[in-house]
Amino acid sequence: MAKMTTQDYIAREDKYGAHNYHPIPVVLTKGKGVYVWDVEGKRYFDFLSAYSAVNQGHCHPHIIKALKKQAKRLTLTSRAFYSDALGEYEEYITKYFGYDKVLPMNSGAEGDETALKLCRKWAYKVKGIKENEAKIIVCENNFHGRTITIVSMSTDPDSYGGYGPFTPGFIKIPYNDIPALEKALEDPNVAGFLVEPIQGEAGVYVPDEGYLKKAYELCKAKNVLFIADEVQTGLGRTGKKLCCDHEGVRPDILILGKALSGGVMPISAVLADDPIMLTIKPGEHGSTFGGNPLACKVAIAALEVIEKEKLAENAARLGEIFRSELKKIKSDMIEVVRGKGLLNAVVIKPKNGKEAWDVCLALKDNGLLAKPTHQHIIRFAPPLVITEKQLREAIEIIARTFDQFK
Ligand code: IF1
Repeated sequence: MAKMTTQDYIAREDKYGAHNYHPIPVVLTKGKGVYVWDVEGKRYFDFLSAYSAVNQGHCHPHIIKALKKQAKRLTLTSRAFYSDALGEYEEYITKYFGYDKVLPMNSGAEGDETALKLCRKWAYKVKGIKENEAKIIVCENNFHGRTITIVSMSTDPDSYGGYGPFTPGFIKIPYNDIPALEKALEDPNVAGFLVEPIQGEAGVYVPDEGYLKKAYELCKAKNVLFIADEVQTGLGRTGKKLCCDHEGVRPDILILGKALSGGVMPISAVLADDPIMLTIKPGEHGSTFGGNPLACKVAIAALEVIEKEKLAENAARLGEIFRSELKKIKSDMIEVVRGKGLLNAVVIKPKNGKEAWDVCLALKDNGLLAKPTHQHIIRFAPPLVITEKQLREAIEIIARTFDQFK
């Protein structure tokens, strides 16, 4: 049989897979650290990191070792029984982030759903809101996942269009708008405020300094839970362990996902203290795979790597270099460079019909993978294990690519 080409692989996915994505035309087969390789043997810098899921780099040896060891021993028990791995993980992650309890789930969307359910339960059992009347404030241009309830919170027609009827109980306010939050909080049925510390999908939209802190204080004053979706911003990505750490804010409910497994398997977690977490009783929430022994061991290893290799510190330092070097690139296609740590974006001004997509195709040809969001924004988010030397090589590729559009 003839060797399959890139086009063959793409055609096969196109024929047998749902068309719910529009990937950059590259077929990957291998990854290590900051690099991925395509089926033709070409190497690329990965500047998407699976949307910040591989903060620790591809196939990190410490995480893969933990995976292999546990895979041979016990992978899944369900929560019908105890396991020796679950308690070890629960103790590790709660001490790591300083919460009383954790509720383990799988995808980020499930983590968000769990947080919403917890918030509603707390509203009725603790806050004393009348049954079925609780409201949760969310922000315009949010991205929290793809379930029906989560797209009910969305203001992006691509996310919610054609999927109604929607889940009620959400108040949508503009992001980074304290007066709007103050006003929404006047409703006594408000139980929670769900927010991304930086809006990723919106285009790496960094709120004003002090926004999270002020929002947190306003929530406290109204006995409203401050719920942080750190699925994308957490675990070192923005230069701190959590993005909320930049402002000294400790969320009442913290949602983590993506890099909690280093990109090895879907693992998410919701953290909260007892008065919130213990409102959910046995049989009232869960999942078959959540907290499985394999995930527990992988998550411990993934968290160890973040701490041992000082990935947050590296992201903070290299993020400064990245943004300052990108701002030096002379191109009339670069409108804005923004971000925090190694979560960055460049806003592209289309030129001669060439858009962010075309820039990403050229970047790919030059050996660097990135993906546009919203037509005109390119996200740059390499694995946090990247070295300064590698980063400077990547910047060189990006500069050269923009030169080609002169
Ligand atoms: C896709 C974006 C990134 C998230 C936050 C929850 C979830 C996500 C803050 C859900 C997921 C993803 C999913 C991915 C694209 C992606 C994304 F462009 F849409 F915004 F990362 F930038 N909270 N984000 O960012 O987590 O259920 O997927 O595990 O293709 O949908 P999930």
